[in-house]
Amino acid sequence: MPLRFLTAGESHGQALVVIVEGLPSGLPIKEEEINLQLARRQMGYGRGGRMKIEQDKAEILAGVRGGKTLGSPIALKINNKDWANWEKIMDVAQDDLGQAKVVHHPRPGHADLAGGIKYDHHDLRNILERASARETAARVAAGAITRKLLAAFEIEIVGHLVNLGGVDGGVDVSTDLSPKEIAKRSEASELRCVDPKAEKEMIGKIDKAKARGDSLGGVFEIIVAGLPVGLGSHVQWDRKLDGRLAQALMSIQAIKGVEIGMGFGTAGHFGSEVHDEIFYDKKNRRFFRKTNNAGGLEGGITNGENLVLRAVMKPLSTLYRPLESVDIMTKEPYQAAVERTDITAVPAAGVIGENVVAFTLAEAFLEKFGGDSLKELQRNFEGYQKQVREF
Ligand code: EPS
Repeated sequence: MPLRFLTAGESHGQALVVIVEGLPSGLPIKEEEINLQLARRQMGYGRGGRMKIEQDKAEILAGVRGGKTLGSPIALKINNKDWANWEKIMDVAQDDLGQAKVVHHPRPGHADLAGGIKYDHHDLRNILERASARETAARVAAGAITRKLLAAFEIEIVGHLVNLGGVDGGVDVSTDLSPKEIAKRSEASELRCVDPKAEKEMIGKIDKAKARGDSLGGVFEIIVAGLPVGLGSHVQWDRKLDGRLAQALMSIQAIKGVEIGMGFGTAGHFGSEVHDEIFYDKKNRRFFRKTNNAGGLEGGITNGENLVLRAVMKPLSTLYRPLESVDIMTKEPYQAAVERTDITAVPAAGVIGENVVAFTLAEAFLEKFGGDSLKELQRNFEGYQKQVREF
Protein backbone atom coordinates (compact mmCIF):
# COMPACT_ATOMS: atom_id res chain seq x y z
CA MET A 1 0.00 0.00 0.00
CA PRO A 2 1.44 3.38 -0.89
CA LEU A 3 2.02 6.14 1.61
CA ARG A 4 -1.15 8.23 1.86
CA PHE A 5 -2.87 10.83 3.98
CA LEU A 6 -6.29 12.41 4.37
CA THR A 7 -7.20 15.63 6.12
CA ALA A 8 -10.52 16.90 7.50
CA GLY A 9 -11.55 20.12 9.17
CA GLU A 10 -13.18 23.49 8.57
CA SER A 11 -11.32 26.76 9.05
CA HIS A 12 -13.48 27.81 12.02
CA GLY A 13 -14.51 24.32 13.09
CA GLN A 14 -13.27 22.58 16.20
CA ALA A 15 -10.05 21.13 14.82
CA LEU A 16 -8.12 19.89 11.81
CA VAL A 17 -7.33 16.20 11.71
CA VAL A 18 -5.03 14.12 9.55
CA ILE A 19 -4.31 10.42 9.18
CA VAL A 20 -1.03 9.32 7.63
CA GLU A 21 -0.70 5.69 6.64
CA GLY A 22 2.14 3.69 5.17
CA LEU A 23 5.18 4.85 7.15
CA PRO A 24 7.57 2.16 8.34
CA SER A 25 7.96 1.35 12.03
CA GLY A 26 10.87 2.62 14.07
CA LEU A 27 10.97 6.20 12.79
CA PRO A 28 11.63 8.60 15.67
CA ILE A 29 9.07 11.41 15.77
CA LYS A 30 8.19 14.05 18.36
CA GLU A 31 5.26 16.45 18.50
CA GLU A 32 7.78 19.32 18.78
CA GLU A 33 9.22 18.45 15.37
CA ILE A 34 5.78 18.69 13.78
CA ASN A 35 5.06 21.88 15.73
CA LEU A 36 8.25 23.45 14.41
CA GLN A 37 6.94 23.11 10.84
CA LEU A 38 3.50 24.36 11.91
CA ALA A 39 5.10 27.44 13.48
CA ARG A 40 7.19 28.11 10.36
CA ARG A 41 3.95 28.07 8.32
CA GLN A 42 2.42 30.76 10.52
CA MET A 43 5.16 33.30 10.09
CA GLY A 44 5.61 35.96 7.45
CA TYR A 45 5.13 39.69 7.13
CA GLY A 46 1.68 40.48 5.74
CA ARG A 47 -0.37 37.84 7.57
CA GLY A 48 -3.69 38.97 9.06
CA GLY A 49 -5.31 38.85 12.51
CA ARG A 50 -6.00 35.13 12.54
CA MET A 51 -2.35 34.26 13.00
CA LYS A 52 -2.37 36.21 16.26
CA ILE A 53 -5.13 33.91 17.52
CA GLU A 54 -3.73 30.55 16.42
CA GLN A 55 -0.58 28.92 17.70
CA ASP A 56 -0.79 25.62 15.95
CA LYS A 57 0.12 22.54 17.93
CA ALA A 58 -0.26 18.97 16.72
CA GLU A 59 -1.39 16.30 19.11
CA ILE A 60 -0.44 12.76 18.13
CA LEU A 61 -3.45 10.54 18.85
CA ALA A 62 -2.30 7.23 17.39
CA GLY A 63 0.45 5.36 15.58
CA VAL A 64 3.39 6.43 17.75
CA ARG A 65 4.62 4.76 20.94
CA GLY A 66 7.69 5.63 22.98
CA GLY A 67 8.69 8.33 20.47
CA LYS A 68 8.75 6.01 17.44
CA THR A 69 6.28 5.08 14.73
CA LEU A 70 4.57 1.71 15.12
CA GLY A 71 3.86 1.13 11.43
CA SER A 72 0.15 1.67 12.10
CA PRO A 73 -1.76 4.74 10.85
CA ILE A 74 -0.69 7.96 12.55
CA ALA A 75 -3.54 10.24 13.61
CA LEU A 76 -2.97 13.90 14.45
CA LYS A 77 -5.21 16.70 15.66
CA ILE A 78 -4.62 20.45 15.48
CA ASN A 79 -7.16 22.45 17.48
CA ASN A 80 -8.54 25.72 16.10
CA LYS A 81 -8.31 28.24 18.91
CA ASP A 82 -10.69 30.51 16.98
CA TRP A 83 -13.38 27.83 17.44
CA ALA A 84 -14.23 29.44 20.78
CA ASN A 85 -15.53 32.47 18.80
CA TRP A 86 -17.37 30.35 16.22
CA GLU A 87 -18.89 27.53 18.27
CA LYS A 88 -22.48 28.69 17.72
CA ILE A 89 -22.02 29.54 14.05
CA MET A 90 -20.25 26.27 13.22
CA ASP A 91 -22.32 24.03 15.52
CA VAL A 92 -22.56 20.45 14.26
CA ALA A 93 -26.10 19.71 15.49
CA GLN A 94 -28.02 23.01 15.69
CA ASP A 95 -30.21 23.42 12.59
CA ASP A 96 -30.86 27.15 12.99
CA LEU A 97 -27.43 28.72 12.89
CA GLY A 98 -28.72 32.27 12.56
CA GLN A 99 -27.73 34.82 9.97
CA ALA A 100 -24.66 36.26 11.69
CA LYS A 101 -22.03 34.88 9.33
CA VAL A 102 -24.05 33.80 6.30
CA VAL A 103 -22.25 34.49 3.01
CA HIS A 104 -24.37 35.39 -0.03
CA HIS A 105 -21.77 37.44 -1.89
CA PRO A 106 -19.16 35.22 -3.57
CA ARG A 107 -15.60 36.56 -3.73
CA PRO A 108 -14.09 36.57 -7.25
CA GLY A 109 -11.16 34.15 -7.34
CA HIS A 110 -12.37 32.04 -4.43
CA ALA A 111 -14.17 28.67 -4.49
CA ASP A 112 -17.35 30.35 -3.15
CA LEU A 113 -19.55 30.50 -6.24
CA ALA A 114 -18.46 27.39 -8.16
CA GLY A 115 -18.54 25.38 -4.93
CA GLY A 116 -21.93 26.76 -3.90
CA ILE A 117 -23.50 25.85 -7.25
CA LYS A 118 -21.87 22.41 -7.26
CA TYR A 119 -22.84 21.42 -3.69
CA ASP A 120 -26.16 23.32 -3.75
CA HIS A 121 -25.26 25.46 -0.76
CA HIS A 122 -26.92 28.86 -0.55
CA ASP A 123 -24.80 29.82 2.44
CA LEU A 124 -21.38 30.06 0.81
CA ARG A 125 -19.74 29.70 4.23
CA ASN A 126 -20.31 25.97 3.69
CA ILE A 127 -17.75 26.19 0.86
CA LEU A 128 -15.26 28.76 2.11
CA GLU A 129 -14.75 27.02 5.43
CA ARG A 130 -13.13 24.03 3.75
CA ALA A 131 -11.65 25.86 0.76
CA SER A 132 -9.69 28.07 3.19
CA ALA A 133 -5.94 27.65 3.34
CA ARG A 134 -6.33 26.87 7.03
CA GLU A 135 -6.45 23.24 5.83
CA THR A 136 -2.79 23.45 4.87
CA ALA A 137 -1.83 23.23 8.57
CA ALA A 138 -2.93 19.59 8.40
CA ARG A 139 -0.95 18.99 5.21
CA VAL A 140 2.13 20.51 6.79
CA ALA A 141 1.74 18.19 9.79
CA ALA A 142 1.64 15.16 7.47
CA GLY A 143 4.62 16.49 5.55
CA ALA A 144 6.58 17.17 8.74
CA ILE A 145 6.52 13.47 9.63
CA THR A 146 7.74 12.43 6.18
CA ARG A 147 10.46 15.06 6.40
CA LYS A 148 11.85 13.08 9.32
CA LEU A 149 11.94 9.98 7.13
CA LEU A 150 13.88 11.84 4.43
CA ALA A 151 16.23 13.36 7.00
CA ALA A 152 17.12 9.82 8.13
CA PHE A 153 18.61 9.42 4.62
CA GLU A 154 20.28 12.82 4.64
CA ILE A 155 17.77 14.36 2.27
CA GLU A 156 17.35 18.06 3.11
CA ILE A 157 14.63 20.42 1.90
CA VAL A 158 15.07 24.18 1.87
CA GLY A 159 12.83 26.95 0.59
CA HIS A 160 12.84 30.68 0.01
CA LEU A 161 10.88 33.41 -1.66
CA VAL A 162 12.07 34.57 -5.08
CA ASN A 163 9.41 37.14 -5.95
CA LEU A 164 6.79 39.08 -4.06
CA GLY A 165 4.33 41.35 -5.82
CA GLY A 166 6.70 41.65 -8.77
CA VAL A 167 9.77 42.46 -6.66
CA ASP A 168 12.56 40.09 -7.62
CA GLY A 169 14.33 38.17 -4.85
CA GLY A 170 17.71 39.25 -6.20
CA VAL A 171 20.48 36.69 -6.82
CA ASP A 172 20.06 33.51 -8.85
CA VAL A 173 20.25 31.59 -5.63
CA SER A 174 19.76 28.09 -6.92
CA THR A 175 23.17 28.35 -8.53
CA ASP A 176 24.84 31.10 -6.49
CA LEU A 177 24.23 29.89 -2.94
CA SER A 178 24.47 26.49 -1.26
CA PRO A 179 21.22 25.02 0.12
CA LYS A 180 22.63 25.48 3.64
CA GLU A 181 23.24 29.18 3.06
CA ILE A 182 19.78 29.60 1.50
CA ALA A 183 18.20 27.96 4.56
CA LYS A 184 20.19 30.13 6.94
CA ARG A 185 19.24 33.39 5.25
CA SER A 186 15.66 32.42 4.56
CA GLU A 187 14.98 31.32 8.15
CA ALA A 188 16.33 34.66 9.38
CA SER A 189 14.06 36.69 7.10
CA GLU A 190 10.46 37.71 7.81
CA LEU A 191 9.61 37.06 4.20
CA ARG A 192 11.89 34.05 3.72
CA CYS A 193 13.88 36.14 1.25
CA VAL A 194 17.67 35.62 1.08
CA ASP A 195 18.41 39.17 -0.10
CA PRO A 196 17.81 41.83 2.62
CA LYS A 197 17.66 44.63 0.05
CA ALA A 198 14.94 42.91 -1.95
CA GLU A 199 13.14 42.05 1.28
CA LYS A 200 12.97 45.69 2.28
CA GLU A 201 11.44 46.59 -1.05
CA MET A 202 8.92 43.74 -0.71
CA ILE A 203 7.87 44.95 2.75
CA GLY A 204 7.26 48.42 1.29
CA LYS A 205 5.08 46.85 -1.38
CA ILE A 206 3.08 44.88 1.23
CA ASP A 207 2.48 48.06 3.25
CA LYS A 208 1.29 49.78 0.10
CA ALA A 209 -1.09 46.90 -0.70
CA LYS A 210 -2.43 47.00 2.85
CA ALA A 211 -3.09 50.72 2.62
CA ARG A 212 -5.20 50.22 -0.50
CA GLY A 213 -7.06 47.18 0.90
CA ASP A 214 -5.37 44.92 -1.59
CA SER A 215 -3.39 41.67 -1.69
CA LEU A 216 -0.16 40.43 -3.31
CA GLY A 217 1.13 37.16 -4.76
CA GLY A 218 4.59 35.88 -5.47
CA VAL A 219 6.88 32.98 -6.25
CA PHE A 220 8.64 30.58 -3.88
CA GLU A 221 11.43 28.14 -4.66
CA ILE A 222 12.17 24.77 -3.09
CA ILE A 223 15.49 22.97 -3.30
CA VAL A 224 16.01 19.39 -2.22
CA ALA A 225 19.55 18.15 -1.73
CA GLY A 226 20.74 14.57 -1.20
CA LEU A 227 18.19 12.68 -3.28
CA PRO A 228 19.31 9.37 -4.76
CA VAL A 229 19.18 8.77 -8.52
CA GLY A 230 16.06 6.84 -9.48
CA LEU A 231 13.00 8.11 -7.61
CA GLY A 232 9.93 8.16 -9.86
CA SER A 233 9.75 6.43 -13.22
CA HIS A 234 9.53 7.09 -16.95
CA VAL A 235 7.29 4.07 -17.65
CA GLN A 236 3.82 5.40 -16.87
CA TRP A 237 2.29 8.90 -16.75
CA ASP A 238 1.21 8.70 -13.14
CA ARG A 239 4.59 7.44 -11.95
CA LYS A 240 6.53 10.41 -13.35
CA LEU A 241 7.83 12.31 -10.34
CA ASP A 242 7.73 15.73 -12.03
CA GLY A 243 3.99 15.35 -12.59
CA ARG A 244 3.41 14.14 -9.06
CA LEU A 245 5.36 17.02 -7.52
CA ALA A 246 3.48 19.51 -9.69
CA GLN A 247 0.17 18.06 -8.46
CA ALA A 248 1.27 18.33 -4.83
CA LEU A 249 2.25 21.99 -5.30
CA MET A 250 -0.65 23.00 -7.58
CA SER A 251 -3.17 21.72 -5.04
CA ILE A 252 -2.01 24.27 -2.45
CA GLN A 253 -4.65 27.00 -2.24
CA ALA A 254 -4.00 29.96 -4.62
CA ILE A 255 -1.14 28.30 -6.55
CA LYS A 256 -1.43 29.04 -10.27
CA GLY A 257 1.75 27.60 -11.78
CA VAL A 258 4.68 25.29 -11.12
CA GLU A 259 8.12 25.19 -12.71
CA ILE A 260 10.92 22.65 -12.54
CA GLY A 261 14.51 23.81 -13.03
CA MET A 262 14.70 26.38 -15.82
CA GLY A 263 10.97 25.83 -16.37
CA PHE A 264 9.26 28.45 -18.54
CA GLY A 265 12.68 30.01 -19.14
CA THR A 266 13.64 27.10 -21.43
CA ALA A 267 11.36 28.56 -24.12
CA GLY A 268 13.83 31.36 -24.80
CA HIS A 269 16.92 29.21 -25.37
CA PHE A 270 18.43 26.77 -27.86
CA GLY A 271 18.45 23.13 -26.77
CA SER A 272 22.23 23.24 -26.57
CA GLU A 273 21.91 25.97 -23.92
CA VAL A 274 19.30 24.11 -21.93
CA HIS A 275 20.41 20.50 -21.54
CA ASP A 276 22.88 19.67 -18.80
CA GLU A 277 25.92 17.87 -20.18
CA ILE A 278 26.97 14.66 -18.46
CA PHE A 279 30.38 14.05 -16.82
CA TYR A 280 31.86 11.26 -14.76
CA ASP A 281 33.83 11.66 -11.54
CA LYS A 282 36.11 8.58 -11.54
CA LYS A 283 37.38 9.12 -8.03
CA ASN A 284 33.93 9.23 -6.41
CA ARG A 285 32.43 6.88 -9.03
CA ARG A 286 29.49 9.11 -9.87
CA PHE A 287 27.95 10.81 -12.88
CA PHE A 288 27.39 14.54 -12.53
CA ARG A 289 26.37 17.73 -14.38
CA LYS A 290 27.99 21.14 -14.22
CA THR A 291 24.61 22.84 -14.73
CA ASN A 292 21.19 21.93 -13.40
CA ASN A 293 18.65 23.41 -15.79
CA ALA A 294 16.65 20.18 -15.56
CA GLY A 295 16.12 20.87 -11.86
CA GLY A 296 17.15 17.36 -10.84
CA LEU A 297 14.54 15.50 -12.91
CA GLU A 298 14.91 13.82 -16.29
CA GLY A 299 12.14 11.65 -17.77
CA GLY A 300 10.23 11.87 -14.50
CA ILE A 301 13.17 10.30 -12.59
CA THR A 302 15.52 11.98 -10.12
CA ASN A 303 19.02 12.20 -11.61
CA GLY A 304 21.00 12.82 -8.42
CA GLU A 305 21.28 16.59 -8.84
CA ASN A 306 19.42 18.98 -6.53
CA LEU A 307 15.71 19.12 -7.12
CA VAL A 308 14.65 22.71 -7.93
CA LEU A 309 10.95 23.60 -7.94
CA ARG A 310 9.14 26.92 -8.10
CA ALA A 311 5.48 27.80 -7.69
CA VAL A 312 3.53 31.01 -8.16
CA MET A 313 0.82 32.07 -5.75
CA LYS A 314 -1.80 34.51 -7.00
CA PRO A 315 -2.73 37.50 -4.83
CA LEU A 316 -5.25 36.28 -2.22
CA SER A 317 -8.84 36.60 -3.39
CA THR A 318 -10.29 38.00 -0.18
CA LEU A 319 -9.85 41.76 -0.37
CA TYR A 320 -10.64 44.51 2.12
CA ARG A 321 -11.49 46.51 -0.99
CA PRO A 322 -14.12 44.15 -2.41
CA LEU A 323 -14.65 43.53 -6.11
CA GLU A 324 -17.89 43.47 -8.07
CA SER A 325 -19.97 40.38 -7.50
CA VAL A 326 -23.61 39.26 -7.46
CA ASP A 327 -25.88 38.42 -4.50
CA ILE A 328 -26.72 34.75 -5.06
CA MET A 329 -30.21 35.17 -3.57
CA THR A 330 -31.41 38.41 -5.23
CA LYS A 331 -29.13 38.10 -8.31
CA GLU A 332 -28.49 41.84 -7.93
CA PRO A 333 -25.00 43.33 -8.25
CA TYR A 334 -23.23 43.48 -4.92
CA GLN A 335 -19.72 43.93 -3.62
CA ALA A 336 -18.00 40.66 -2.66
CA ALA A 337 -18.01 39.62 0.99
CA VAL A 338 -15.26 41.04 3.17
CA GLU A 339 -13.74 38.39 5.41
CA ARG A 340 -10.73 38.90 7.63
CA THR A 341 -7.71 38.07 5.49
CA ASP A 342 -3.97 38.23 4.94
CA ILE A 343 -2.32 40.81 2.65
CA THR A 344 0.05 38.12 1.42
CA ALA A 345 0.82 34.56 2.43
CA VAL A 346 3.58 33.63 -0.03
CA PRO A 347 6.19 32.97 2.72
CA ALA A 348 3.69 30.59 4.38
CA ALA A 349 2.93 28.97 1.02
CA GLY A 350 6.66 28.28 0.63
CA VAL A 351 6.71 26.38 3.91
CA ILE A 352 3.61 24.45 2.88
CA GLY A 353 5.37 23.72 -0.43
CA GLU A 354 8.40 22.28 1.34
CA ASN A 355 6.22 19.95 3.36
CA VAL A 356 3.97 18.71 0.55
CA VAL A 357 7.10 18.10 -1.54
CA ALA A 358 8.50 16.12 1.42
CA PHE A 359 5.41 13.94 1.39
CA THR A 360 5.58 13.21 -2.34
CA LEU A 361 9.29 12.45 -2.15
CA ALA A 362 8.78 10.14 0.84
CA GLU A 363 6.05 8.37 -1.13
CA ALA A 364 8.43 7.85 -4.07
CA PHE A 365 11.23 6.85 -1.71
CA LEU A 366 9.11 4.17 -0.05
CA GLU A 367 7.91 2.88 -3.43
CA LYS A 368 11.51 2.44 -4.51
CA PHE A 369 13.00 1.01 -1.33
CA GLY A 370 9.99 -0.45 0.51
CA GLY A 371 10.21 -2.04 3.91
CA ASP A 372 7.92 -2.23 6.92
CA SER A 373 10.57 -1.04 9.37
CA LEU A 374 13.13 1.73 9.16
CA LYS A 375 15.81 -0.95 9.49
CA GLU A 376 14.55 -2.83 6.45
CA LEU A 377 14.26 0.41 4.49
CA GLN A 378 17.87 1.32 5.36
CA ARG A 379 19.12 -2.10 4.24
CA ASN A 380 17.29 -1.83 0.92
CA PHE A 381 18.59 1.70 0.41
CA GLU A 382 22.20 0.73 1.10
CA GLY A 383 21.97 -2.25 -1.27
CA TYR A 384 20.76 0.05 -4.06
CA GLN A 385 23.44 2.65 -3.34
CA LYS A 386 26.07 -0.10 -3.75
CA GLN A 387 24.49 -1.14 -7.04
CA VAL A 388 24.58 2.47 -8.27
CA ARG A 389 28.27 2.84 -7.36
CA GLU A 390 29.06 -0.34 -9.30
CA PHE A 391 26.99 0.69 -12.35
C1 EPS B 1 -8.02 32.28 4.99
C2 EPS B 1 -8.43 33.41 5.71
C3 EPS B 1 -7.80 33.81 6.98
C4 EPS B 1 -6.40 33.26 7.05
C5 EPS B 1 -6.52 31.76 6.81
C6 EPS B 1 -6.86 31.50 5.39
O1 EPS B 1 -8.47 33.21 8.07
P1 EPS B 1 -9.70 33.94 8.81
O2 EPS B 1 -10.82 33.94 7.82
O3 EPS B 1 -10.02 33.08 10.01
O4 EPS B 1 -9.20 35.27 9.19
O5 EPS B 1 -5.77 33.58 8.25
O6 EPS B 1 -5.34 31.10 7.13
C7 EPS B 1 -5.30 30.38 8.28
C8 EPS B 1 -6.24 30.42 9.22
C9 EPS B 1 -4.10 29.57 8.39
O7 EPS B 1 -3.95 28.85 9.38
O8 EPS B 1 -3.28 29.63 7.46
C10 EPS B 1 -8.71 31.84 3.79
O9 EPS B 1 -9.82 32.32 3.54
O10 EPS B 1 -8.19 31.00 3.03
